[in-house]
Amino acid sequence: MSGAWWKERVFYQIYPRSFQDSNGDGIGDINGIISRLDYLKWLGVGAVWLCPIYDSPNADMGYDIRDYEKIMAEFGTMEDFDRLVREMHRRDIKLVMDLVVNHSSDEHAWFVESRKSKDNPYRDYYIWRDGRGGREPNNWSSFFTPSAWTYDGTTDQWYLHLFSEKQPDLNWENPSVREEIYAMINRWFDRGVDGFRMDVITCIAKAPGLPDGEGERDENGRVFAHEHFAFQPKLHEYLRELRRRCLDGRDCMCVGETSFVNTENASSLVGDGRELDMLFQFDVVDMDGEGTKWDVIPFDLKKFKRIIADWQKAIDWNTLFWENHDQPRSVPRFGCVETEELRVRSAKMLAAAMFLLRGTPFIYQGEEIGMTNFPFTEASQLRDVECFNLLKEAEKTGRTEWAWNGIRHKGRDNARTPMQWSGQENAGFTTGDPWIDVNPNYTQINVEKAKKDEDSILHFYRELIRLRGESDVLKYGSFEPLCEENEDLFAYRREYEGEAVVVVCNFSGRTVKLPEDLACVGAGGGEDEDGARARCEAGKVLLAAGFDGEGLLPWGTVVTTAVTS
Ligand code: TEU
Ligand code: CA
Repeated sequence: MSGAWWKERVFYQIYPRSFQDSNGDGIGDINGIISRLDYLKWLGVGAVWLCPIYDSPNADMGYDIRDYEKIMAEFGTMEDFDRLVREMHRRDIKLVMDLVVNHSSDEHAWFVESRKSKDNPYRDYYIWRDGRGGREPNNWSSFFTPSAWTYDGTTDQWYLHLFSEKQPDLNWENPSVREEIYAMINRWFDRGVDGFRMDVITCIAKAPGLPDGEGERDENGRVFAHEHFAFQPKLHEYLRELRRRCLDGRDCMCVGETSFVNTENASSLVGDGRELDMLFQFDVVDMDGEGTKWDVIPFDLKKFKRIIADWQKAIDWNTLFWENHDQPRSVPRFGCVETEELRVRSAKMLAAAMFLLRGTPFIYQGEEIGMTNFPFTEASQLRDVECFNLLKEAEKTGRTEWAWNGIRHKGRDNARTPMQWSGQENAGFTTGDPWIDVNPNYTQINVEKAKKDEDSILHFYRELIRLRGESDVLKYGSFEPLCEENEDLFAYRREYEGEAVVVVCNFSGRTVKLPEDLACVGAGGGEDEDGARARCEAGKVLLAAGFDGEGLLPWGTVVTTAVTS
């Protein structure tokens, strides 16, 4: 069996600013990425998702694009980019770029024109409205700011921004906007890129008339009105048009960052080849927040099992991830960092738990060495607009302690600290002053050290990627949840054309004996006894951490072959 390349390969997400600096200015760059391609190849990576590298004033670290067809000067030049494409393709690594077209930067030439006058040809590239009695045109709040509107005195109107005020939303209703975007996408394809990750793509269409939100109001009467800006009917029209105009006829892949997707509406986007190839859902990573992401609640294994089983059933092909540039690190979050031994073991367990499910794995830089959150203590260590705005608002209401707790657990800068390559100064990331502090644990946690240790998280990842690459059952097998009622274990079985594999993961700090229905696991030949045991034959261990033949040590995992049902 050989499916589409984006099903066969394991992805690696690069946050360019923090991956590798090549010229000592403290900022990661394209030449730095090129210098690390051999490492990615060694790891077994088959495709890269590259976070935005376009010209940007960095109000939101590249997610505010000033020029879609210029490379951010700090990252290099278009020649460097062309070389990156060549060097990746020479190593058979695909390149997927970030596509941020829900909004642009307010410094984009289109917006600079747009705000000049009501009759400017670019006026309708953005969403401008009259105020209501000196206030905003409607009651929407934004992801990053209290209000989704900013007033502009030049024309006495307001513009819409679902993110910061430096990220005005593009008006997809306007056919000229769509034409410009399609042409831009096609030019990137012609330069050699293999696909796109589409930023907040589910929000590009807004409800006609921009009605007030009816949900829960904040102190100022504002509402996070996603019922009016996510999953609008026009979304499907735009995505289909985009596919016809840019993707059809190309051997490419597009994955949507599909905010507000759920198991019911997911199949309206993927599966029939008319809109997206894959989607990112956030049910797993949103699990430990109640109401807002900042109100942290403990991990609930049963809920996690339900979410995974529901998604594996809901669509044919999932994306599999624990981390990205918007999430904190996964080991302190879903695993255990109480001791070094447990950090290592739980990181391996998390890898097995997620990346052997049915779908395409996405590894975020540093996850493969088990990088952890940063011990933030003061605002000067932060770089993220989301954190700054959170602190600003929290100070007004005396909730500073609460905000800091949220930032330490969930702040996006946790995952944006420099990649830890070695125990040398600045973790081998830069010879200069890094743009954001290096995590002080880099002498302990780094690639160089992990490479030398066969038992490291890094070697486990490499082995896991190799195994998946060679195995049809791990790629294309069906998914069946096991031990659904068990309080400590997450387990599942994959099966495909006469082959089966069982994955068992201990999500607890206890040693857990394998229950009856998993007695075959690791039995290595297995007795053919009654009942459930008879179902399990080989029991050959393919991958393990903290498995003693009968049970799993705290945070341990084991992957074995099994007989088919
Ligand atoms: O994120 C969009 C998104 O849905 C955010 O709410 C995300 O959940 C947020 O980071 C939570 O804290 C995308 C990008 O991935 C993000 O980096 C950008 O800041 C955002 O779009 C605006 O472009
Ligand atoms: Ca640099």
